[in-house]
Amino acid sequence: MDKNLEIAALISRAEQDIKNAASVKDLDALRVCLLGKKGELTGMLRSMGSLTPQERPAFGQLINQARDEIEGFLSTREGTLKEKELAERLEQERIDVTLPTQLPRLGTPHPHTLVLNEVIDCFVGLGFEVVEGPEIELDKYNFELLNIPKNHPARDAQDTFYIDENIVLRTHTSPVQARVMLERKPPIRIICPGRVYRADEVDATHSPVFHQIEGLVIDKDVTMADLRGTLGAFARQLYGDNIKTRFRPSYFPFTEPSAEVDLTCIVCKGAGCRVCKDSGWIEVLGAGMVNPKVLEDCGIDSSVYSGFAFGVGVERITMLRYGISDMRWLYEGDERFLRQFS
Ligand code: 2NM
Repeated sequence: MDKNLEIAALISRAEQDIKNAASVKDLDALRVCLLGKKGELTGMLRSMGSLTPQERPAFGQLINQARDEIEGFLSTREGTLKEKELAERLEQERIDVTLPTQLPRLGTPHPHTLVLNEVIDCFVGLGFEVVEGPEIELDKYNFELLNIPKNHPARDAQDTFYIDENIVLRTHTSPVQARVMLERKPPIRIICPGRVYRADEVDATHSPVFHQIEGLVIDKDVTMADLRGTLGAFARQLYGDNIKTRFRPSYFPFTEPSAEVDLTCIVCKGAGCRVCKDSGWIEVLGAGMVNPKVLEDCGIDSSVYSGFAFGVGVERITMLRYGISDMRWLYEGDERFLRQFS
């Protein structure tokens, strides 16, 4: 066959094959077959030996033109295929941002937090305001203004963490109330939740760091009946409508008269059980009418105003509420314990 025709046929077949190549990979294989060292065009170049010297330059030129032409086809097709393959990959690898994922495990509120919030909600509903104050406190606010004189047993170094002669870790949240009485005029209706400190050994019912909520109401004509009504509402809100309160005479330096307040045993509903030692009652609060001496020392005229105050240990009500028998569970941060309150 005429060499020129052979080249023309190769070009047209190459054009067709290149157009039909389905992928960049196929195209690379075609390039090797057509233009590679052992490819068809190179084969034709080798066959030049059978031509006369006069024919060779024109033939060489033809081969070069054919190579240029085929390379043109290849690069055009390669551009098209690469674009197509990219589009396909983008389509396939598209990320569905709406797919569900493995959620991180969330913590749960501490039982303490749950009870604290409930107590706060109850008193806020009764018109109380939440006030907080310092945990490192002056002797003056923690003791002196609350009618706890220098030689009172409650100040004993065994109970109180002293920082120096005048500074203590507060042993109750009453100093917050002393500060409020000094700063404001009645009517005062506040609750003071917070951390308090006493030099106690750790056991099932004691910890050197624990939590208290104390309440204080001061106004004209505030009586013990108001105290009973308030604590009754609190007990019902926290433990249910059938819960009753019982006041027993007691003594605190900052209240006169003073009372220990019992609630119907929430375990046996008053029938008698191990938790209430068969009495049907459990002691939960301390309370009383604010001692007129405390009112006067805090700048409130005790001939015009009277008030009541109460204090409750948060650990104790949390333990009763959830049937926790050992206080240490509340501080250990054991996830198996904490998870139960979600
Ligand atoms: C209690 C029991 C009885 C109390 C008294 C005061 C203040 F500041 F008004 F004097 N605050 N809290 C009080 C009274 C606290 O805790 C068992």
